[in-house]
Amino acid sequence: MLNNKMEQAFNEQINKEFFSEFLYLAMKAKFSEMNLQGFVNWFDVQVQEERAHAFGMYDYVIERGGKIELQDIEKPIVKSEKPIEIFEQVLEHEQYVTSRINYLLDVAEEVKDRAAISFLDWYLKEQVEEEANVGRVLATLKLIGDDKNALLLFDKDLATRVFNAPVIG
Ligand code: OFO
Repeated sequence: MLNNKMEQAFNEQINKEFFSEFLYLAMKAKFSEMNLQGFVNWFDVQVQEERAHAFGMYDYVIERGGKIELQDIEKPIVKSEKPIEIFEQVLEHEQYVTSRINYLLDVAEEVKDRAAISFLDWYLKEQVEEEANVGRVLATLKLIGDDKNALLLFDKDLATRVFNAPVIG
């Protein structure tokens, strides 16, 4: 059985994972407007990953006999039209999500829920990967600067990203 505080923290995080899906869907649309189809693909994979993260927690709460309380999803705001600034926002968002996963781990430790700690470990590792991934895109965008040809070449690169359904937990 899930402790109440743990259950609430999971429900809040499910909402944040769905918000992440929304945010990346909004960003995907920006890149569609720019006709950068490789970036569109990158965000499409990201959207699917976020949905998998949300469903992973959703299933876990149910498996533990907890209650799902879905909340309103905040409207996503993409703060810029420039690829590099959009990725700065992605990195900032992923760092925020990492801090939230750490908060869930704090709660799990506080209520001595070892099963939840072991489950959340997967999310923590995933966040390390997410931040590294975004950091690499950002570093390349910084190198590219205003070079449109280089941006188009990088766009081709991002078109190769594929979604692999994660095995969570
Ligand atoms: Fe769910 O990892 Fe990104 O937000």
